[in-house]
Amino acid sequence: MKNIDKINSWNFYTKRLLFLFFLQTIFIAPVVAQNYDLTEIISIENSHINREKIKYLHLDLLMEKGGRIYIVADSEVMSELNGQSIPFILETHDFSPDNQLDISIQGGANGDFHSYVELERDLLDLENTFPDLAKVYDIGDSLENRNIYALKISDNVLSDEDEAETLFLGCHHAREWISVEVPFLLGKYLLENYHQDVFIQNLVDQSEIWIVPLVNPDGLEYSIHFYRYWRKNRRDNGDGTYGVDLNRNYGYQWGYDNNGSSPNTNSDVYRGTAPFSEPESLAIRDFSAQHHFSSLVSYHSYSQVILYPWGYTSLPTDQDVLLNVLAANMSQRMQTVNGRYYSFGQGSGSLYTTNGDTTDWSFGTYGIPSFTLELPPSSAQLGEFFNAEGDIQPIFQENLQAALYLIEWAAQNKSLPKDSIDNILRRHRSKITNTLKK
Ligand code: 0X9
Ligand code: CA
Ligand code: ZN
Repeated sequence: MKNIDKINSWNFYTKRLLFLFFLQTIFIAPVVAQNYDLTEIISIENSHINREKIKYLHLDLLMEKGGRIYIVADSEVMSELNGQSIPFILETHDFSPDNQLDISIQGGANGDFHSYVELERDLLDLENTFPDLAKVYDIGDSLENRNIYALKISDNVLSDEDEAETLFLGCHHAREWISVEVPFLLGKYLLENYHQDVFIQNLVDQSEIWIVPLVNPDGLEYSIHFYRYWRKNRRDNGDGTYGVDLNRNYGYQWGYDNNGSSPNTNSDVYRGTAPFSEPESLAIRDFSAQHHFSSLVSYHSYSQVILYPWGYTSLPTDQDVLLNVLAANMSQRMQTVNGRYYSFGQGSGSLYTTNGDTTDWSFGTYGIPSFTLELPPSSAQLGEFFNAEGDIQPIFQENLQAALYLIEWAAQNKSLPKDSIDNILRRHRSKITNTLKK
């Protein structure tokens, strides 16, 4: 009985898939010859049993709405769901590019969020306005030949001084638009407040702050102009599929297992053919090799959490206490701004395992505190990758506190002899204990 159901449902969905493919061939293919048909949006019933079943499937969850869970799925995921006897419905028609183009035309494709060209313009503006403090570097080209920009902020910005260097990265994932805004606004804030605020001036004078707000420019453009939910870069995988997940392409424990990343080209967490096979992650690797970063933050969305290595294993790093204390202090400071709480913890425990991500690589290679900062919202119901334009500033303001804290930590840490790191830790620990006692 069950098997018959399975076969029937499979035929049903295969037919619907073919029908959709047919529609897309007619309406979409002439406009944009892309592989839109390979990823579908499906929904399953939001039941306890389904939630339990899908826990281990590593699905790309979009949102929960009207008693259903929406998922970005390719045929592989659909057969997995069939294998688990989870019925699903195709929902792609509700998210059709036609609808999205309408929305784009009404609201301006990306509203207050930066496109590649808008970001380029605004970065060069900052450099022109603050020539003593800001310099824009082109650290590599994307697959489609866009520039990957790094903004350096420091006193004597043109010379490489022996100062603590902190790196902030944005937008490995195309659809996470807010992750461009937070690092960009951080740079803007530091520059605009340098002459007004002694604390900022001291911080900038002692540091070299590097900001790469847009690691995946090709993906972002694709997300703005064609498919809002695009995640990966725009690699032509040569088999009709596109995209490598840049946050699975870094070279530390790359491809450790098939849970933390996928060997399948059509997967949203496809790791690529080799570590650093993609020019975008390669640019970050080579850029990092030319500097001595003391810490790194990579902005993502959504979940409202601060994650630290390891991602590839549930074992803790040998710096677990330090990473935990730094994350706790960042979270505490962030909460004072708008009352929003960012939870924190080891990556593999808080979300799911990942291998080949940026922070495992930067920590594994350089031993530096490295954080994945998943920006708001905290859950799919609150808007997943869609942040209100009015929320850009509040999200930035709370993240500013975390960023300043980390820049300060790096500067202090640099000016102190190595063994006094234990003293810093002791101080932080007593601070936390004090707060809890209140
Ligand atoms: O999966 C990712 O790359 C990150 N989450 S996202 O929703 N922005 O795609 C998380 C990476 C952090 N590492 C671990 N969770 N292990
Ligand atoms: Ca300097
Ligand atoms: Zn992400």
